[in-house]
Amino acid sequence: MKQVKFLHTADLHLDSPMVGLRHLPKAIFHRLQESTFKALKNITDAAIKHEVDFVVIAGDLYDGEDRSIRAQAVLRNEMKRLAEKGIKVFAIHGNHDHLGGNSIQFDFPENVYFFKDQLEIAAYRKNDGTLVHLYGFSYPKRHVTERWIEKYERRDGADFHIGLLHGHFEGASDHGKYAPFRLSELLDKGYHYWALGHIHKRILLSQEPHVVYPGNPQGRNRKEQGDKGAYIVSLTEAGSEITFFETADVIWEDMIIDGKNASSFNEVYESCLAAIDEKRRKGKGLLLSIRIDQLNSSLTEVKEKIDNGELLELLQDGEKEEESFVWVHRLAYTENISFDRASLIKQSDFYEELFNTIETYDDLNAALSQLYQHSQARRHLGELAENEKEQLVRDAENVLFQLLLKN
Ligand SMILES: [Mn+2]
Repeated sequence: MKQVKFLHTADLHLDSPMVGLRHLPKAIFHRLQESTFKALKNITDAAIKHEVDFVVIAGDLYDGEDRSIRAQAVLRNEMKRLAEKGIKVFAIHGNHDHLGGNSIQFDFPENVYFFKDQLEIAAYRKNDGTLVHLYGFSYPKRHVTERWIEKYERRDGADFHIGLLHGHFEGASDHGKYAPFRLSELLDKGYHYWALGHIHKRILLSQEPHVVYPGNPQGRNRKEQGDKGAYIVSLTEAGSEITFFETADVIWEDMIIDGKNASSFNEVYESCLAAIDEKRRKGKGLLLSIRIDQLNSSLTEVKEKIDNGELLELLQDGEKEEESFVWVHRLAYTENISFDRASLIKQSDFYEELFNTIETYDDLNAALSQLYQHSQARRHLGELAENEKEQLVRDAENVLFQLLLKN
């Protein structure tokens, strides 16, 4: 049976300057600055380990149109490592590393093919004769808003067809985005795989055939959260299989700690420490944002020590020297204000009326209907039991009073 195996990555953003993060400790900032290179090395290692036939890079190899010398030098070195193993590379340039920029151009080894600024078809032939057609183009300039998808066509004669596209997946109403496309337009081409880039989030748009945004291999800020990586793809005549693997050296994460039952500074501190230990991952750095939820509002001292940064400092203690660091870069809390019905009712008729309205509330089904009519949500929701419905109303009451009494 004919088959081909390749690695799909995109949005490496090599030598990304990590804007706005200089306040981090030097060692951690340095680690971040190196992280896009480390991710690239992890990608090359994986390509070699899995003995892929070729690597596909779907745009934004570099972070800026000036393509730093170092980024090009490191990329060339890694490409040479692949060349030594006989692994080819097919790459397109995206909006960040478009062809219109002024940059010193490095020569790359012969195993690497960069698509030009018009739609091209590249051919890859395996030793056993299996033939692959790869389709793609590089951004001639930064702002490419034309519908390039219309230029893609399938040229018959190959066993497998792979599309490379750096572009924006269109929702119902957006426009003016880079090289936009609709899923149906991709599927209509009759390719076996679509290697997408541009969105820095892992998204599987379709499974048959696979249409994939791998996301970027290294998060560059708090918005680019969680595990980051790339895909090993194996295409056979029977279908395709994809496997995700991690590449990021430093991971961004947000977490919420339940502060409802904490009654002292020590308890809050301990639960933060436990959370940090649970998150620690061998060999990787973690940049963690913690929110302590529903902290009892009477814990004045705890709130003070969060507000003035003392608790944060305690949590950061000793971390910047760790290889597997967990650096809490943000610590916040929400309060749980305790309220007493009887005294509130005494205060004003408004509260009495509000409590009565909540007590006699019987419109829960209507309130939840939007959720239950949502096609995705419905699949994961069961029928609510009576006590669950009551709990929902009590929770809603609590949220309402937290907001009312906050000020
Ligand atoms: Mn990008």
